[in-house]
Amino acid sequence: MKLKNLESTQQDLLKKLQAIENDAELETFRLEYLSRQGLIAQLFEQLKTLDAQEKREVGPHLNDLKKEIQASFDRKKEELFTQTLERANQKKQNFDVTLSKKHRKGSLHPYTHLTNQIEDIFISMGFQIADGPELETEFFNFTGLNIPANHPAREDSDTFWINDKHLIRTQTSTVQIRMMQNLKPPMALIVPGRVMRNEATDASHDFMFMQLEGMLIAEKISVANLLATLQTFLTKLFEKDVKLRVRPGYFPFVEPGLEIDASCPFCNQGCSTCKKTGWIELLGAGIIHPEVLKHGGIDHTKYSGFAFGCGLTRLAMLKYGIPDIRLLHSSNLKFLQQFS
Ligand code: FA5
Repeated sequence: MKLKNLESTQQDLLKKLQAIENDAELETFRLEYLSRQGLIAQLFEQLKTLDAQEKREVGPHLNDLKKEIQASFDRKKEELFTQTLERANQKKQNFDVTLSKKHRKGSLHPYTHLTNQIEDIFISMGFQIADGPELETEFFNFTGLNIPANHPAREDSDTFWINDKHLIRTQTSTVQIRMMQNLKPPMALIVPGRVMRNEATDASHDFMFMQLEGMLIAEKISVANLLATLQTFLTKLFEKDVKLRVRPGYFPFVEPGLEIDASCPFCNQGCSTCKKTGWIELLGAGIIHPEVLKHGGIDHTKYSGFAFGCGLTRLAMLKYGIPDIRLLHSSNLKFLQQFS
C-alpha cells in the first residue's frame, strides 16, 4: 500500500465493507484495517517518514480516508445489528409451540399422590386437615409437649436450632398444642408435614422427611378408638385387611405411649420389606398426656384424646416400593416420571 494510492485504497476498502454479510467478517475487517496494528494505522506510521511538504499534502487525505472508512464501518455495524434484530423478531413470530412432539408431561410427586390419598381417607372419617409452621418455637416442639429443657428426650432428636428459642420442627407433634389452642373439642385432625433432624443420611434416613400427625380429642376417648382409626386408615391405604400389633413405647407427650406395627401388606409369610417377620414398624402413638392438654387449654378432667405420628416418607417408600429415601428429594426425572 502506498500513500500515493490513497484514493484507490479508499475505494477498495469501501467495496470490501459493502460486501460484508455478518459480524465475523466485520470483525476481521476491523482487525485488518482499523485496529492499532491495522493498515490505516500503518499508513499513519508511514506518514511520519515523509518530509514536511509531503506531510502537508498527504496528511489531510489520509485523515479523510480514516474518517470515511470509520463512518462506513459504523454504518455497517448498525445495519448488521438491525438485521439480526429483525431476524430474531421474525423467528419469534413464526415460533409454533405445537410443533414439538417431544414435550414431557409433568407429574405429581409421590408425596403429593400419597398425601391426597391419605387426606381423602381421613376426611371420609370426619377428620380435618391442619397445618403448622416449619420454623417453630421450642415451646411447641418440646416444653409444651412435656419435654422440659433438661429432659433427656431432647437429645433423642438432633435439632436444627435457629437460636435459643427457635428451631426447625423435628416432629409434626408441634401442631398438637397449636390446634388445641385454636379449636374446641370434639376435634379430629391430621397434619401431613415436613420435619427436619440433624442426622446422617442413609437409604432409610434423611435429614428432611415427611411425617403424618393425627389427633382426636373428645369425651371418653381411649386406646380402642386409636386402634380402630388406625386400622381403618391402613386397610383403606393398602387396600388390604391390615392387622395391628401394639407394644409399649415412650413419648413424653402421651401416656400410655405405644409403638404400633402393622401386618405386612405385601406378603403372608414374610418378605424382604418386612424382613421376614410379617410385621412393619409403623408409628408412635398414645393417649395425650394431661399436661399437654393443659398447655393447650383443654379441660383434661372432661376430655381425653389420642395422637399418633408416623413417617409419611416411610409410608410412601412402602406403598410405592421406593428402595432409597434419597430418591424422594433427588429431582431425578426417571424416578419422578414413574408417578405420572
Ligand atoms: C415422633 O416423631 C413422634 N412425634 C411420634 C408420635 C406422635 C408419638 C404422636 C406419639 C404421639 P419418632 O421420632 O419415632 O416419633 O418418628 C416418627 C417416625 O418418623 C418414625 O417412625 C420414622 O418412620 C420417621 N422418621 C424418624 N426419623 C427419620 C429419618 N431420619 N428419616 C426418615 N424418617 C424418619
